[in-house]
Amino acid sequence: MRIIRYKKKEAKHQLALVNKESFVFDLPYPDFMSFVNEAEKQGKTVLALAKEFTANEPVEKYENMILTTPLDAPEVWASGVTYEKSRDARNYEATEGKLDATTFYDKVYDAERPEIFFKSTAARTVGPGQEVYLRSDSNWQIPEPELGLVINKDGKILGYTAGNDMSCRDIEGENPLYLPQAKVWKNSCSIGPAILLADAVEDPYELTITCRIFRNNEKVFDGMASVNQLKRKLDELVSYLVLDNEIFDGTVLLTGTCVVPPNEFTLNDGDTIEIEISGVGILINPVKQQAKKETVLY
Ligand code: DO4
Ligand code: MG
Repeated sequence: MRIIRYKKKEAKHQLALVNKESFVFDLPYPDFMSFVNEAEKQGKTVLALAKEFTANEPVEKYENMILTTPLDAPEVWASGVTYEKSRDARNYEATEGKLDATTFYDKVYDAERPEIFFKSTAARTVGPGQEVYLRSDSNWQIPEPELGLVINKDGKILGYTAGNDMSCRDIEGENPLYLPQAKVWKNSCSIGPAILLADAVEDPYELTITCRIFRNNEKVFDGMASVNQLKRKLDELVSYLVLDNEIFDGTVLLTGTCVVPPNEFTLNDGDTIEIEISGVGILINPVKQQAKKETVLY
């Protein structure tokens, strides 16, 4: 069972659920967290409350909806170097390809404390169909397809979504202290298209993540991995995020990338990125290059 928001003429968006057969049922709550809170108030699981609405008349089929972000995540955080593939890619960009060097990426991959960084706010985060931007001062940019955990203020995992942690490999490779600039800019994060309810997932480590990139109607990249390749446990990542921190209901924690395009690949203006997570759906975003600018002294 998945939760979406779709565009509706008379309202900004409508919260709805999608059943296994792809039928969409409207939910009478303004947003995902209100729905979760209502289930708690009624002493039911979110899934049990969701099921009650499938007795209603469906409004549409999922394929026909124009979707928005499934929620306004107040903050998006991200985990790094949680898959071998990510560690190897970072080592490549940090050492100009000297793969025998041992770096801080090797250290963090094996360390007890995971890498967790601040990725985005609701205003910087886009949803299905919206443009993700390319920075004007980077020549090596890639999407990072990641499993996103939707959590409440206590760190409880409420659901799963797909996320794109857009990244500048040249900026991060130049100096790891540039990480916030390599990761955070306008439209550098995308989430959606749906929230797969945690109650409806038996084993999240069985979820698969696929990324496809299209250029001039041709597929130029296609890669796939499984969450069971994750070095850490999902709960472990959440516990480090919430430790001595203030987290807000509906925060999204991205869990790291495990699909990386070849080292010579960079995104171009006009590309289309598809990120598919089994059970969640396909998050599709066109890519838009930001015009070159001079740095301005204020
Ligand atoms: O260490 C930098 C970021 C790594 C990251 O974003 C990832 O592994 O997904
Ligand atoms: Mg990432």
